[in-house]
Amino acid sequence: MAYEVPPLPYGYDALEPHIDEATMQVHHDKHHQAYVDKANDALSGTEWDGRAIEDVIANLSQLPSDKQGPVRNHGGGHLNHTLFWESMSPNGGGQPEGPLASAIDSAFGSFTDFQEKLKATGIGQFGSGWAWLVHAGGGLAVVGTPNQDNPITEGQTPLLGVDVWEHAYYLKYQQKRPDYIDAWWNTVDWAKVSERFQAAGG
Ligand code: MN3
Repeated sequence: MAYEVPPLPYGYDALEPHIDEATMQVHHDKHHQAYVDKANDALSGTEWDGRAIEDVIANLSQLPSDKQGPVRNHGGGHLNHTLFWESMSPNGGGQPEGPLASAIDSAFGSFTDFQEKLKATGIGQFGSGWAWLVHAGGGLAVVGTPNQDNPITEGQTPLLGVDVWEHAYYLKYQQKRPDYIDAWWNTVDWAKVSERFQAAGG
């Protein structure tokens, strides 16, 4: 079965004023749709057609060599954006609680130190890409990926990612990527991130 763009779990304007309605419309309806269409084209007729996108992106090196590039980019775009929409909520913001909060303190020193590290990784990503909180086997880490690469290809489990492609923020923030990341924290659904942390083994 071909991939589809999942419906947004909230309205286009629900993340205002942090993420604006116009950006959400074009980002979800146009950009994500284009990744889905091109991922479906690339996988059509291969034995990977219909496999869960996480499995495909975790096993990129096993795809036919001429499919690896297109699927890395467009399949990765589908996976990354699916995670991204689910990671935000109109009721987001604040701080994590429970085991995730403890793990963040252990890995980074404090929640504030974690926020600084993720922000610096996002700002430091040259060109387009993502900054991630990942479960890396032994504990939590912050990593950056270029383009639409996903940490799952490196054996890490993505818990939270911020899209730092200009299409994610340019309409409202222009070149001010740091301001966008500062505002994006107000949308993070920590209950969802905690679910992923538990599913990854806590
Ligand atoms: Mn994007």
